Amino acid sequence: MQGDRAFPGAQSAFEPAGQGAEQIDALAFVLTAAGAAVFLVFCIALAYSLTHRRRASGPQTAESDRRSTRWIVTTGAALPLLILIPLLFYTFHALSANDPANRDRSLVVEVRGRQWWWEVRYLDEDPARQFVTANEIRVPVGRPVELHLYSDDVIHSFWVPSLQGKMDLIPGRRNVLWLQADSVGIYRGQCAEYCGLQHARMALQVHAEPPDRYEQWAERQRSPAAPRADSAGQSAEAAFLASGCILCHAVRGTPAGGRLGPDLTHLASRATLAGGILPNNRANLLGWVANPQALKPGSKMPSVPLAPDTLHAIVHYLMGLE
Ligand code: HEC
Ligand SMILES: [Cu+2]
Repeated sequence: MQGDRAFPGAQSAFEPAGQGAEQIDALAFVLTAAGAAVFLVFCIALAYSLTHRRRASGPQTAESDRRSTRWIVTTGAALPLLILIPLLFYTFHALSANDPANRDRSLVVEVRGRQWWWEVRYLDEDPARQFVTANEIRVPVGRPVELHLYSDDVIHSFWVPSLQGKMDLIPGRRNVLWLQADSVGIYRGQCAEYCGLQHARMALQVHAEPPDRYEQWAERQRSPAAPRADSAGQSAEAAFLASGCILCHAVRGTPAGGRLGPDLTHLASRATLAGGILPNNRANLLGWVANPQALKPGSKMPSVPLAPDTLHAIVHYLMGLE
C-alpha cells in the first residue's frame, strides 16, 4: 500500500519487503492457519457431540470407563502435543533465522530514540567516516544492516513493519536488530511504544537504494557542509550562526555544535522534517522554524522569536544544506 503522496512508503507487516518481515509474515500465517484449523475441528466435534448424545444404555461398565479414559487422553493430551510440538520447533526455527548474529555485520547503524525523533549514526572503523542524520535511514538494497538501538530518555520502540519486527530502545541498554530491504523503495516506520506527548509524531523512513546510489549518498553525508560562495549565502550563514539555533543543532564544518536536536549538516537531503511529520520543503521549513510548538506541541524545540528577515535568512541557509 502506498501512503498519501506527501508520505510515500508502505507500512504494513502484511507487505513484507525484506527477509526479516517475510519470516514473520510466514510465521504469523502458519500459526494463524494451524490455530484456525484446530478451532474448526473442535467446533465440528462439539457440534457432533451435542447432536448425537446417546442416553447411557445400561449401567456403566469397566469397559466403557476405559473407552472414555482413552478418548480423553488422546484428544486432551496426545493430539494437542502432536500439533503443538511441531509448531514450537517451527517457531524456534523462524526465530533463529531472524537472529542478527547470523548476518553479515559490515554495515552498522546506531539508532537513538529521542523525544520525539530518531538520531541515526552510521558507524565506521575510521571515526572520520562516521556521520549523523535524523529520521531517515538509507540502506543499500539486498544487504543486511545491523541496527544498534539506544535511548537516553524513555523507552521507545523501533518498528518498520515492512522490513522487520519491532524492538524496544531502552535507556542504559543496547538492543540489536537487523534488517534488509530486498526491493528499492521507501518504508515507513513509527515509534511503537508510548513515549510521551508526541509519540504519535515520531516516525521515520527507510530508503532502500541501489548500492551505488547508496554509496554516493553516504559519501556526501560524510562531508561537512559546503562553504557558501555568494554573499547572500554568507549572510544567511552568519544569521544562522548568530542565532540560538546552534545551542541545539550541529552543522559540521561550522562552529554550530549543539547536540540536543537533529544534526542539520545535510538537512536539505532529507525527505521529511521533525520526526517524519512534514515533507521537507521551503514552506514547511518556514513554518517549523517560525513556530515548532504550533506544529508539534510539546516538542523539545522551543519557538524562538525571530525577526522576519532573520527567519528568511535562516531558512535560506537551511535549504542550502544539501
Ligand atoms: C532547545 C533546543 C533547540 C533550539 C534552540 C532549536 N532547536 Fe531545532 N530542533 C530541536 C529538537 C529537539 C528538534 C527535534 C524536534 C522533533 O522532531 O520533535 C529540532 C528540529 C529542528 C528541525 C528539523 C530537523 C529534522 O531533520 O527533522 C529544524 C530544521 C530545526 N530544528 C531548525 C532550528 C532552527 C533554525 C533553530 C533556531 C531558530 C532551532 N532549530 C532552534 C531543538 C532545538
Ligand atoms: Cu514513542
